Amino acid sequence: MTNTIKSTKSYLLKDLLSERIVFIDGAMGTMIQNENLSEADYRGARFADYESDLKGNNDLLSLTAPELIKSIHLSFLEAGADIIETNTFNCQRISLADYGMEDLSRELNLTSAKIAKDAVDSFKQANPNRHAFVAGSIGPTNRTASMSPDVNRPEYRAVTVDQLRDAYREQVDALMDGGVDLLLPETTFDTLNLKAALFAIEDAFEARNKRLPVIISVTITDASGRTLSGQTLEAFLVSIEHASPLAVTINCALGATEMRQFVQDLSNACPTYCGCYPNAGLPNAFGGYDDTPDDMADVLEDFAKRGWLNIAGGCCGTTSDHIREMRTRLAKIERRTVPERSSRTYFSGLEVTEIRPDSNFLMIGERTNITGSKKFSRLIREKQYEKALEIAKKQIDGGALVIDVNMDDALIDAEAEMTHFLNLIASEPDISRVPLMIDSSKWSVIEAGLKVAQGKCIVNSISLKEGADAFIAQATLAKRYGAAVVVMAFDEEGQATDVDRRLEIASRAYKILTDTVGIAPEDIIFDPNILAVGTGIEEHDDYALSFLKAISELKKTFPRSRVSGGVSNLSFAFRGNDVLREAIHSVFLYHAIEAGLDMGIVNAGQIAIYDELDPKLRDLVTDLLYN
Ligand code: THG
Repeated sequence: MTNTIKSTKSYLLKDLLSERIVFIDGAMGTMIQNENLSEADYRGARFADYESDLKGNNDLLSLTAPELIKSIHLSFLEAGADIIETNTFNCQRISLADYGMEDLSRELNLTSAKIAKDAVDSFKQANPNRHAFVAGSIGPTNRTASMSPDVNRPEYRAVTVDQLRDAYREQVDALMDGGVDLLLPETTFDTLNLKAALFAIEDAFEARNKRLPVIISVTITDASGRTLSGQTLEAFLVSIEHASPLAVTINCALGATEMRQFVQDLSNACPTYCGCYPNAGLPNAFGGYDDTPDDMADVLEDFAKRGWLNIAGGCCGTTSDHIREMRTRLAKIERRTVPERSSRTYFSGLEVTEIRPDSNFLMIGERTNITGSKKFSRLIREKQYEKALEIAKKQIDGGALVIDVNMDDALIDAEAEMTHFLNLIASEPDISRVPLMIDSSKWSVIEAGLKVAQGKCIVNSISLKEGADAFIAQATLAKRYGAAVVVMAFDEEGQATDVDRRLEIASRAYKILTDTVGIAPEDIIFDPNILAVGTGIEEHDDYALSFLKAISELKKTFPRSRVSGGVSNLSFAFRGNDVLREAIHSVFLYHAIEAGLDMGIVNAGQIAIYDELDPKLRDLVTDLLYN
C-alpha cells in the first residue's frame, strides 16, 4: 500500500486546500435548464428513435450535446470554480435502468470525464496560473440499501450492497480511465449506499495501484440534522472515516440559511477538510430556487468568517453567477483550521458510541446470540422476529450501548438469518441507534452482517488461528466495510491461556493490523479470552487472575487500543445458579475495569451491584477469581 502512486494533481489539490477556501462549481442541471432544450435536443441524432422520452436526462447530453456541457464547465471555471464536476451524477447502471440505458454507463462516464478534462485544458490555456480540477461526480443512485421501500416488509431491500458496489465499480473505473483528478461521491442520503461506493473506489485504487483524493458529500434532509437513513452527522462521519476522505461536505436538500447549524456541527466534528455547497434556497411552489447570488454569498461569507469552511460551492438552483459572487466575497477569508484528531474509539449506529481513554466501561448486550440464549434461539428458529427484536431492545434498556448478534447454529442458515435480523433492526430506531457487534465463527456470516449495516460495526472476531494470510484477508475486508475488529488471543498453536502467550499473540496481531492492513490502533480491540473458572480442573483455577494481569499489560503496551471480553463465559461451571453467576460477574468486572477493561459482552441489566453483594459471598467469589 505504501508504494501506491498518487497523482501530481492530488498534491496540488492538497496544497490549495492548505492555503485557502477552495471553490467547487454550481449545478449542471440549473445551467442546462436555462438553455430550454427540447426533446429533440436531448435525443440528438443517435437517440432520435429511442423508445422512451429523454427530455430531462441531463447526463445523456454528454453524448448528444457535448459542446453545451463543455461550455457550462467553462463558464463555472471562468466564474472562479477550482473544481468542476463531471456530468455523471446518475451514470451508474442502477439509475440508468430508469431509461433502459444501463449499458451506456461506461461510455457516459468516460465521455463526461473527457469533456470536463477538455474544458480544463481550454481554460488553462487562457489562464495558465489558475487551478482547475475535475471531480468525478458519483451520485447516490435512486435506491436505498438500508431502508425498505415496502412498509409491510421491513426486512426487504430494493438494492443490495453487492449490486451497488458492482455498479459503482464500473462507474469509478470509467471515470478514472477518463482521467478525473478526484472522486466525489455526493448527495449521500443513505450511508450504506455511500459505503458501497467507497468500497468500490478502494477496490479500483487497489487494482490500479493508484489513488485519487476522495471528497465525500452528505445531504441532511431536514431540521432533525439527520440523513434520510436516520444517522446524525457525527455518526455519519464515524461511519466513513475508514476511507480517509480528503474532505467531507454537506450539499443539496437545504439552502445555505437552513444549513447553518449543520455546517457548524460539521466544522466542529470533522477531522478532515470540510465545507458545503448548498441549494439556492428551498424549492419554491414551482420547484425552482430563489436565492440570488447575493443572498447565498451573504450566508456563505458569514460561515467563512466563522472559520467553518475549506470548500464552498453550489448545488440545485445555483449558476455561474452564484459561484462568481461567492468567490469574490470569500476569496480573502481565511480557511478553516482542521482540528486535531483524538485517540478515542468510535462506533456508530444511527448515533455514536465512543470510548475515551478515561471513560467508563462499555456494556455490549449478549442476549441476541443463538448460542448464548435459549430464548433467542427458539424465537429465531420459530421466526418470531418481533419478539427477538424485543430482546435487543431489552439489552439496550438494561444499559447496553452496543449489541452483539450471533446466529451460529448448525441447523439454521446463519448468513440469511444475520441479514434478515440486521435488516429488521435497521427499521427499529430504538435499536439501530446503537452500533452492532457482528459475532460469528464463520467469516461469511460476519460479512453478511457487514453488508447490511450503515454504521461502523465491530467484527467479532478475527484471529491468527488459521495463520497470517487469512487474518490479513479478513482484516482488510473489515476495514473496507469500515468496521473495528475484535482480535481473539488465538493463533496457529491454539488458544492463549497465560499472560505471556496472550501478549505475544496480541503483539503479532497489532503489528500486522497497523503495518500491513492499515487499521487504526483505536479500531483494534483485544479479547484475551475469558475462560471458565471453578470447573474442577486445576489448570483452570488461574484463568481469571491471568486475564486480569493480561488486561493491564495490554493497556500498557497498546495504550491506543481497547480490551474486551465475554464476561459470562467465566461462570459456565455454575450454570443454573444465577445468583452465584451474577456475583461472579460483578466481582470480576469490579477488578477488570480497575485493570483497564474497556468493554465487555454481558447480560445487560443482569449484573449484580458490587457494593450490594453479601460480603461473605463477595469474599468467596474473590477467592475463586484470585485463586
Ligand atoms: N469473546 C468474544 N465474543 C464472544 C465471547 C467471548 N461471544 C460469545 C460469548 N463469548 C459471549 N456471549 C455469551 C452469551 C451468553 C452466555 C455466555 C456468553 C451465557 N448464556 C447462558 C448459558 O449458556 O448458560 C444461557 C442462558 C439462557 O439460555 O438464557 O452464559 O468471550 N469476542
